[in-house]
Amino acid sequence: MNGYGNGLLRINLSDGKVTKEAIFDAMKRDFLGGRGFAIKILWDEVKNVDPLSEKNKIVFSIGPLSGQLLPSSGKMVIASKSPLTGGYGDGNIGTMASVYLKKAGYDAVVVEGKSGKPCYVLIEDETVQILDANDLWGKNSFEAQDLLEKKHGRNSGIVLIGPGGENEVPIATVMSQHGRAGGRPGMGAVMGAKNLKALVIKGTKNVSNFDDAKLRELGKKGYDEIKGKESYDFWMRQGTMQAFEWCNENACLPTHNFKEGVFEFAKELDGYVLERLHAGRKGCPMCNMQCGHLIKDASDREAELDYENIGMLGPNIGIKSLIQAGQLNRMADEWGLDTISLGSGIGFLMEASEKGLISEKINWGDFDAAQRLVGEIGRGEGLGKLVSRGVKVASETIGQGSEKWAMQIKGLEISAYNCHACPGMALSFGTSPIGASHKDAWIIAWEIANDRFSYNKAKVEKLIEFQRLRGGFFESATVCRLPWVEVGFGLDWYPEYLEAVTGEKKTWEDFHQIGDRIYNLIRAFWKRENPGFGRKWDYPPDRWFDDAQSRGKMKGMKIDRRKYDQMLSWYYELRGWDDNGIPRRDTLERSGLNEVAKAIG
Ligand code: PTT
Ligand code: SF4
Repeated sequence: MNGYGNGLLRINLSDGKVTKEAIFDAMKRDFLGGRGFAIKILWDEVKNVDPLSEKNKIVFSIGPLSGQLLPSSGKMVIASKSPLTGGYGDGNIGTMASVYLKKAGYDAVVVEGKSGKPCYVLIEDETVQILDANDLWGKNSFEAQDLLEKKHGRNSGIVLIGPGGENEVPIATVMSQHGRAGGRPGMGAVMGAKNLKALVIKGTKNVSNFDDAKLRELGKKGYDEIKGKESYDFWMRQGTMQAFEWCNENACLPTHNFKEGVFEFAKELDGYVLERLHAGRKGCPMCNMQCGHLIKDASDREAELDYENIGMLGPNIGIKSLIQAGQLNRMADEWGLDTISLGSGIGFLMEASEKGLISEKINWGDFDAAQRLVGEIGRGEGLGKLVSRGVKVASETIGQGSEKWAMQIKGLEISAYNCHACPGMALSFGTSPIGASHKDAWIIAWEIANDRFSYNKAKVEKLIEFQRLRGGFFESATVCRLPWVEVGFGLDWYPEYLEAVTGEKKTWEDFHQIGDRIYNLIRAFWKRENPGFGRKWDYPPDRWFDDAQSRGKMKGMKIDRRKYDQMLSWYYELRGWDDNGIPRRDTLERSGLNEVAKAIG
């Protein structure tokens, strides 16, 4: 089919074998690309394995729109069985590796086995080499990126890990381009467990699109439309950091380990402070609304800020200065640790200290302690070791009721939105296919604008609509969703782009069917890999149900457990899953997943 590469590149690090395999059109039609390809491969090939063993596999996949000359297309999915959650894990990273993988002629790279010593993989069109990474091992993600660029030139796409991934810390993510990060559920640890420091990708081929001239014309119109949007200017000034002030105003800013939704020092950290400190902007390839805003941290190094990073490494741990939160953000990027899990882990330790559950004294806002903890977590040593496997494991270790405020779902730490007064967003976290991530359904903006306090079925329908678009379409076409979400770029462009790329005319109904198939298969994967998996895995921690917020305009608010339960039942019903949240046989069969139905009985 036009618009795709020639298939899949499989690299076995145990025996050095490299093979090229076709991806048949049926798979492209059923799963589109990106996340769709990843879950299909993992379902077929990764069964009941230890995520950090050589039997696990890691998939780097792109979609038909990735790397094309159209808005914000430089994205790549990185997926594996997660060492943090034990279920399906993925992330979406903006990287030149997406563009060059397309130019090298592949739709996905599957890395399996384990190298006997540190290595990295160099892909140059048809030629694939597994090379020694002894000089890179131990280097932080910035240093290693620089060394690899020096060796292989800047016309290469690089995804790599920092020391956190090398140390197989389950909250380690994959990095690229000095500050892009993807793969929250421990994808960096999976690379580290394979002794794989990096993939370096170079490609020189033209993509065989159905109608290149049309694509160029549509792409240009798309870029122009984005630039002409009313919200474009503000976006270019603040990027995702614009959410900071909004969250505080709406009492959903994670504060002191999600106890509260407002922070009295919010004005020291918001997007306007960023504007004052602004030191440059970066972003993903193919994007004309780049959102990687830079400031200089306390050591005069560049830190690339995003709302999630500052929410979790600022108010969530009581840090009152953007420069300090930026420094922690920079350290996380160097170590290759996920900022959300890191901020949640440090917040968990601060609360445990406050409650006297650990002997160490770490106060809210203690910047020195937070810096020390980043290193300890990255090494998996000292007190940091307790949270380096995530706050779920930490709470199981120290007990004493701490699971009630270990802010995670399915083992993945909750992103930076306090949901005491946002039941729809709580359900979005509860039903996200990778654990508590906001990526699949950021319903919170719609919820606050339209229908904040209700628990009705219409809200659940809206949630599924978001999941189909964000988690289904954008993850499998594999392009950035922010043009649509943040500046209102029209969704109607995407079927047109796909038609110009593949030559096939598709409707949104077709894409939603693909999205539902992907969701059903991911859910089946969780079930197969975790026999006890079911309904109770879809609930947020007790803190949101039992401990009301004590300040701000949402003072006294908490989620009604019985009504959450009802929304969850509607969610299952609408998805065609049983009361335990497992896809019903007829649902799987409707998705063409008959074999899957048999496998999960
Ligand atoms: C994403 C998660 C996010 S979501 C953020 S900020 W966000 C955090 N960023 C981190 C970081 O930075 N450094 C670090 N060490 N850890 C980090 N962890 C957190 O990871 C990101 C953008 C953003 S910024 C968002 S919302 C959108 N996410 C998209 C998505 O998921 N899919 C898609 N099709 N398009 C998206 N566009 C936007 O991309 P994960 P990136 Mg990301 C410094 O990776 O695992 O999905 O977690 O990749 O290139 O950095 O772009 O307010
Ligand atoms: Fe990357 Fe931001 Fe552009 Fe999306 S909007 S492609 S995340 S730079």
